[in-house]
Amino acid sequence: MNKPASVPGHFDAVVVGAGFSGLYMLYRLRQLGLSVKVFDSADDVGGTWYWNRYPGARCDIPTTDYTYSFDPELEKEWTWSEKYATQPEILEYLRFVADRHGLRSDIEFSTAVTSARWDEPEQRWRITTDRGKEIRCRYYIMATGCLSMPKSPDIEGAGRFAGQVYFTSRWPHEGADFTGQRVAVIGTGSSGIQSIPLIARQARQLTVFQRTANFSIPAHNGPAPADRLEQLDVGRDAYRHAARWSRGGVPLEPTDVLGVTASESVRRERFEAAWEQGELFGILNVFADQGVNPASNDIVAEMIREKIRSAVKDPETAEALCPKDHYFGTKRPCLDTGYFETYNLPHVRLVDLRKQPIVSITEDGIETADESFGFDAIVYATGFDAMTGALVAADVAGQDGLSLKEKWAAGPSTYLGLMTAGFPNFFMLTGPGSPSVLSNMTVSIEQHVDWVARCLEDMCEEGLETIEPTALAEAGWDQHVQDCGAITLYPTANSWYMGANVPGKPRVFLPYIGGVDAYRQACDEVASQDYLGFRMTGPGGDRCRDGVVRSMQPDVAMVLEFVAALGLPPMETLSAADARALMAATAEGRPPGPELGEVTDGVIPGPAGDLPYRLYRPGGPSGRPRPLVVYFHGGGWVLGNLDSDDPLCRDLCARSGAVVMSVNYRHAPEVRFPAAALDAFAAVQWADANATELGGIPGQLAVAGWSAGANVAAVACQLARDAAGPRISGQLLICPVVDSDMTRPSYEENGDGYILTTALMRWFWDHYADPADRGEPRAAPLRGDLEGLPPACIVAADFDPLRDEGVAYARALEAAGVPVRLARARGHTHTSVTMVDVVISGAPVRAGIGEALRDFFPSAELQEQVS
Ligand code: N01
Repeated sequence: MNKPASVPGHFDAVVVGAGFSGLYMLYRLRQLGLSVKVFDSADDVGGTWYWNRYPGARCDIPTTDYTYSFDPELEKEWTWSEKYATQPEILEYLRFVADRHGLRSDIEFSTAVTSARWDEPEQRWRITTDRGKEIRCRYYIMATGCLSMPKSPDIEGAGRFAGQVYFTSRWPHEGADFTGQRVAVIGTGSSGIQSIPLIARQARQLTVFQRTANFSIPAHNGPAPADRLEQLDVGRDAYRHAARWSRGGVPLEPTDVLGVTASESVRRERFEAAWEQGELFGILNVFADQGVNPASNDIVAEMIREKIRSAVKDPETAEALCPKDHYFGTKRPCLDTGYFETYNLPHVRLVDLRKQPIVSITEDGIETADESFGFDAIVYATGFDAMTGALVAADVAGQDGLSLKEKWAAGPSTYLGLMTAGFPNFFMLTGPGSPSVLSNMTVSIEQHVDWVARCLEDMCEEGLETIEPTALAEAGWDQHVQDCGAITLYPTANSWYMGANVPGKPRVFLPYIGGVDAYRQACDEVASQDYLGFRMTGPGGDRCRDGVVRSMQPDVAMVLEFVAALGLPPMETLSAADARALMAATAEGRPPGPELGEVTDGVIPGPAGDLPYRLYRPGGPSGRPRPLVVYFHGGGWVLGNLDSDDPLCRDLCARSGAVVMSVNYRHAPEVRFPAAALDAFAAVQWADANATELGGIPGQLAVAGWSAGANVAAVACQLARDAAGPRISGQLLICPVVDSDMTRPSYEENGDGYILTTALMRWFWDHYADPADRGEPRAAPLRGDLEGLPPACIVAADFDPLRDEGVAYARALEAAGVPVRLARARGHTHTSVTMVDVVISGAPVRAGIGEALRDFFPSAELQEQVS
């Protein structure tokens, strides 16, 4: 039972919303012994399942999983009747939970919170309701759901219609009877797609107005899946644990089959299996790369389009129902029961608004650009102001009176999707920046509520009373959320995930797509690191361990995990020959990089014998001369060759539009310092002398390199300056080795765990140069004379032991009057920027590199060729 308020109108916590999250939050806060008041504008529990009563409303996560797991007895007492339960059954379930735990006594129904103000001197929230009550509380928790604020109809004349008007999101409790009526449905998202087949059963005429064709797969509803029931019977706890640590909140083994490389039969087999299973996470897991690779996505999308074409008899209607303007999954896919087949009924018609947009709603129907339609009823299935709508509408004002709406004017900003700076003790459940709508909501809700409850418990134990994220932690999380989205195809769609369905809403990727498991891990880490990134105050003292919980690019982190799982021996424990073999083996099967106009191999004379080279020419008119970039591969002067950096060279060529000449040089330990540097300089001299034959433009030559290759490139620039030629237009140094001093902080911070380790760097140096030679500018160009060197672009990666020497070289060049572009590869390691088509987040960095290369040669022609 709840603790009563010690002072009338004063509560420890106020919760808004009595749906899945509000009910569980109340339950947990009571367990902590706090006094709690819950408000809901509805007259019963249920949240989204209270309001969305349209015909056909069901969940789209199997109900065995769309259920609370906190109460094992409850799980035994409640049995779902179907694979996907109906709205009335889910509502009944929530009522059952509320009654079972006596939750209703702390809920004030039919009461909306109209404003919430943080009272700084009191360190309390002042809450007012539409019933004129004013309440004080220490903690204010919004459990208002992600899809609870209906989008107001943004259609001309919407208020004018004289017939019956329905909103799927606010369906009348007594239901609607469309028998004998001419009905219009506007919208073909989940709500439209679920309700249309049932409305068609009653209506005399049904006209569906579709703006965007949507992907939908058959739900194959029926009894709860036997395999899942069995798993639950055998080990409920293990099953729930697996759900909590899964990507989407439903146990599922993520596939590693790539759509682009799978055979046709594997593709078909995997797709058909997912189609038959009828589950969202299954169809989103046909291929590992369908969410990130357009070609792979299109394989799944085309197979769905085939299904639509075979279900719908009229070819023109079928084609209009085939989604073509967004990648599969980037708008929430739907589960349906007979949706596409509904269009075969003689009284059902599809109007494609892309061909004939709605001009206006009229008194008796809808007018499009081409036709006038008369209706008895219009159903709006037009969606929600998702994820932020309910939060900003609630008139929440934090410190200094700043409202949430003002703070989020350019898009939401949160720490972990749970809190936002400037709003102490204000929690959001499933807020923007949390997995929420991309996951099984119930699993995410339990995680959020548990985290908040544990946080409040910990604070109480420590005598702390207020909590608020720091600006640094919040900015870091916002960046991480966007980084996770940016490597996927999701931001390309005009979806409600992007806020694109609401006119004027800032275009920001709202949910966290890193996964329920990764998110849980991040939240747990924050808590276990003394609530990293939160400032807490109270009689127990003030404390703040500021920091960013995730700053590595998500795909870089995945690569590191993958490499760690391979359990490879550390390179520095191998012989040079074995290390070379290992490097070649790990490169097998990687994506080849972009197609180019021409790639040819050859040899050039070096100071001590021939040096192999590979020449990359971009596409476009052959024979047209272009600037020339001489490139040197990485590998610590010991490893690497023309093949090792082939995808990167292709990428540099494609992005810059220049001819790239990758030259191999003699390797250590067989041939030691300064052979590699001398070979590099000789190659640059030869390329300059033979520019025309190579397809270059005489006098337009740059050098480039990665890692040790950048070392010899930098040295070649110094040697060329000293020898008064050749003239070099620019030097591109990607994560360069420019000094032999291994004491800079980046060696300390990044010396272990990010592939290039301090130990490996030491091994490289030992193979390449005697200690006495390592201070020489030809080994450590940072120690040389830097005046008069060519303009430079230096890439420094956050998680690279060499980061600080790269930055130091940029600063030193600048000090010597050399124009420098320092490109910080945020969240990257020494190797990740070079992993073409593997580490997607490296692409923008390489796009910047391509631009820098073009800027070395300010000829309008090159700029034009690339654009
Ligand atoms: O809303 P939506 P929803 N003129 O935004 C169209 C969850 N949910 O209520 O795509 C003409 O998806 C709009 O067109 P467009 C689920 O997460 C779950 O259906 O913007 N058309 C679109 O077709 C879901 O994703 C279940 O071009 C207009 C439709 O209206 C989310 O809720 C069931 C328009 C809106 O689709 C929202 O679903 C239901 C205009 N002015 C919902 N404005 C389950 O199964 C909008 N549209 C658990």
